[in-house]
Amino acid sequence: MQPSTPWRIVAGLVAALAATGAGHGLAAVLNPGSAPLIVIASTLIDAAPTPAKEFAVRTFGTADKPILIGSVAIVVLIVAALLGHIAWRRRTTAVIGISLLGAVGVVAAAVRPNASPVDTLPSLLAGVVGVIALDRLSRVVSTPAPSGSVDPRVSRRALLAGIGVTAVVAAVGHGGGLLVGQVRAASSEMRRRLTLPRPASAAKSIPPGAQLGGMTPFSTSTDAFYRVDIALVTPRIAVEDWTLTIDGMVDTPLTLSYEELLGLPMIERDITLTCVSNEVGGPYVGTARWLGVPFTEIIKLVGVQDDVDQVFSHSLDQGYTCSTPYQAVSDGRDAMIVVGMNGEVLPDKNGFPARMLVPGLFGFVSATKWLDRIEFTRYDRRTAYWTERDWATDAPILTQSRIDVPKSLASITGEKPVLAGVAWAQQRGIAKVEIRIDGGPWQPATLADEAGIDLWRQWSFVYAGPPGRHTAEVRATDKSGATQPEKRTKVFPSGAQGWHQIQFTKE
Ligand SMILES: Nc1nc2c(c(=O)[nH]1)N[C@H]1C(S)=C(S)[C@@H](COP(=O)(O)O)O[C@H]1N2
Ligand SMILES: [Mo]
Repeated sequence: MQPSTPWRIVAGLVAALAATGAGHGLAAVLNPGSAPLIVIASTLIDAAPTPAKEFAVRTFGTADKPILIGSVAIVVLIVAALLGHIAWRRRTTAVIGISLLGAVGVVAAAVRPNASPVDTLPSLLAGVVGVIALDRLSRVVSTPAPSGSVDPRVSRRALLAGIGVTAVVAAVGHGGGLLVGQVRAASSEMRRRLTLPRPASAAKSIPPGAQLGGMTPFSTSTDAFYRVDIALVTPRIAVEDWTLTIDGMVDTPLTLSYEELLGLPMIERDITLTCVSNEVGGPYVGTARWLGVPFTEIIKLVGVQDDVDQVFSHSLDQGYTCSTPYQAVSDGRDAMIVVGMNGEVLPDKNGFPARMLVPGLFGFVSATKWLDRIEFTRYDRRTAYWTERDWATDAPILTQSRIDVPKSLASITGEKPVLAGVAWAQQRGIAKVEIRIDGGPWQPATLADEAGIDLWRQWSFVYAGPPGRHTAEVRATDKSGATQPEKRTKVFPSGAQGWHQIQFTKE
């Protein structure tokens, strides 16, 4: 005697929800990144071949993380539904099945870089809860009633009660986990009320003429700033326990507390940061006002040895590492260890307590968040996270330009309809932007005022052609004289090239 198919499937599903709920609840307290579904997703990211990762970033953008976690959850639920379906006829198989799901989580947690054994506990608990739940539920109606005749109404009530209890476990686990997460987020929000030191060297004010009307904001708000990293759960670092170690091939290694770091002389600069994964015309670029300790100050303090050619930075997040040419942090550009963004303490998502920033280099070779250690070393001694995954070792930001107004397929109207956008070539500066309509001759766009060579530059162009449907293409020339090449390339391994193109209608 077994319940009907829908009941068996529901039993499998609530067992899985109770299991993941217990696991996520425990993880919320121990380490949010160790929640069963999250560790499995993180390990998949690590193991994924580069083309798959590239596809995910390109297709799902910053939604790639929820989509990945959601996919893992769906697979787990489908398997759980199947196990529920067979649980009354093949209890042992079902119970082994659900314990294997837990085991997948335990293994995923154990193989994470920098894994602590504690990280396996949430998946272990999930496995145990899943086994108990499915085992109990699948015994409900198969036990013959003592009288010898099974009363289906009683059995159904017992089954409902079992499912109810399991659902409560699921709700308490998931709900408790969410609550703890919110408390953590709120308490780290409090840190933003910390007062930052004033810079020894303040940012120059941005010329008003750098911002065109009706265009993308020249300065990107912190909320609107793109986010790219491998972290599925935003690290929230307790600053009291945090230190920054600076060592490697130096005369006097140094370990700084947050207070000590804030005590060093600071500079404040507006800098445009760009991601290597930005497609032509893409959104992974933004400009913020950064406050930090210049690398030149750090280099003076520790005494960097002569044959150093690489700055190897370590993150607290999953052992992420990054390589930056020593030349780029010592040649006088505004490379820094950042503690403030847009006048506030660096937010958790952007790398609190400290991150790196090196103008002119893509984020993956310069902008390490949740910074923990800076090691002065050599390229022949250390290999970074993305280098091991075949991305370029040396990756200066490529000259790029983008049409922001109008949006592709939108209309323009009026006497003098305007196309407008941004162009960037950090460290070199933008010399010229040109527009081409329907593949015709290139025509110069009008450049907005320049705010500095480490910042993007806005441009506008008055469309004087006939009404109807048209295409517009843009290309920029940097101050070294190099013009963006036409040939489209992929973002892998060193950034996308090619001209951004849109279609628009002149009414
Ligand atoms: N710890 C850590 N730092 C990181 C990354 C990461 O995955 N982990 N991604 C880098 C990349 S690829 C970019 S483009 C920038 C993005 O910084 P943002 O998220 O503050 O915009 O951070 C860099 N720093
Ligand atoms: Mo990036």
